[in-house]
Amino acid sequence: MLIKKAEVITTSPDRNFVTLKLTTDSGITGLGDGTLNGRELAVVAYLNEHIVPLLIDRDPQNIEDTWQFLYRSAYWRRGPVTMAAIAAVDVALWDIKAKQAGLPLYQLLGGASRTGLLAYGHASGKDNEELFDSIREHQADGFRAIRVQSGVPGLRSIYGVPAKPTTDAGDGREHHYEPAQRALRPPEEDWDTRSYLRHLPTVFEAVRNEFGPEVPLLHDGHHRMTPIQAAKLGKALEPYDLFWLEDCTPAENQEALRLVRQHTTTPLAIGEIFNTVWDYQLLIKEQLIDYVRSAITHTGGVTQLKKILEYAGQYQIRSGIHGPTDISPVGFAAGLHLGMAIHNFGIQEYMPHGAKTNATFRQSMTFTDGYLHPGDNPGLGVELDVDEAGKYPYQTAYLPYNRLADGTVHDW
Ligand code: CS2
Ligand code: MG
Repeated sequence: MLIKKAEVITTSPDRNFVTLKLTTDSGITGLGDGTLNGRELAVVAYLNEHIVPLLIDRDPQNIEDTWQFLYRSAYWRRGPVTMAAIAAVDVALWDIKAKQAGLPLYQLLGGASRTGLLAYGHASGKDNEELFDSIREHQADGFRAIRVQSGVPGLRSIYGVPAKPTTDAGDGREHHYEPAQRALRPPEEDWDTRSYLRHLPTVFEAVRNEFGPEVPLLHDGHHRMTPIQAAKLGKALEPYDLFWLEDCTPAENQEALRLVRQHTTTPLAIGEIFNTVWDYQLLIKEQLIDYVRSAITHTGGVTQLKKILEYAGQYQIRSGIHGPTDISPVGFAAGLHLGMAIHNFGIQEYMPHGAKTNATFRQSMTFTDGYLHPGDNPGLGVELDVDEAGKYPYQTAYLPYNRLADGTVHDW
């Protein structure tokens, strides 16, 4: 079997997506997600200019060899663009291999280790009243675990809390927000860590009082605190028994988490912006995190994320695969298949895609009573309607960035 065609398809139904479609001489096709939010066209160019020519007439069955070839022959390794491009190829090859075997991908990855994947949904509100409504909506939708993001008095806009709902999921209801905004420049937001640190514990106290001690609650610090501020927040949230506190501090310097760990037992999740196992090495071997947050799309595909999670499993660290709307239905499905097969599954993020996206990418995954399942169709269980995709040309969009009161640029 040989790869005969490799197409890089960009589409923007509810937001921008980059999809690699491989077609073999036996007519089997495979899809891979290369969507890098706010930098999509860099991956498109990397694929079109540097990788697609290398795939034609290549045997799609040698997935590990192709992975190593793309990683090592590039000479310039790692990084978000390279690893998203490699991920797109890797996932498309796994899709082909599973279709060739006539099996859902998770069967090739070792079969089912569970009947379904506990998912968490994104509840948010500019104040507690709005937040409580959002939590109730998500519980009504079947979510058993809830991520809580709240407005902070004095801040105009903040990550995770939509100024206005943006995506229509086709169920007549407006769903949560899409961080990347269609604009020619990144929107500027304001931030103040001290007012956030004062406010957030009061939010979790109110949520626990209202919804009780059982419901698993998660929060995303979105890389905004210094290590000691993260330690302070982790400690202040301990009474509210969080499932995890995510991205509490930028982790380029992995040692920073030692200080956080010294001061709090709140479980820590990190990794959605990581690209290789090396970004995790110290965090895993020193037990400085409890959940690996990578998405398959940003970590070089199924082949590498499987290895990272196997390494993490030796330290009883679990998966918390990244699943916002900027992971396309293709990348999302690949994460579900891996989540079904691994032993050390923790939880799966689930931010439903919009109606146009769901019409463009037909999916066999299900969400039932709080649990996700990839379905049992051969391969990933996702088909891209190329004609539908053609209706929505790429649109420039940027993620916001932050400035402090004195004008200093800050992590968003
Ligand atoms: C977030 C993401 O879902 C999350 O945990 O951190 O929504 C993140 O902001 C986006 O993926 C950025 O593209
Ligand atoms: Mg996050």
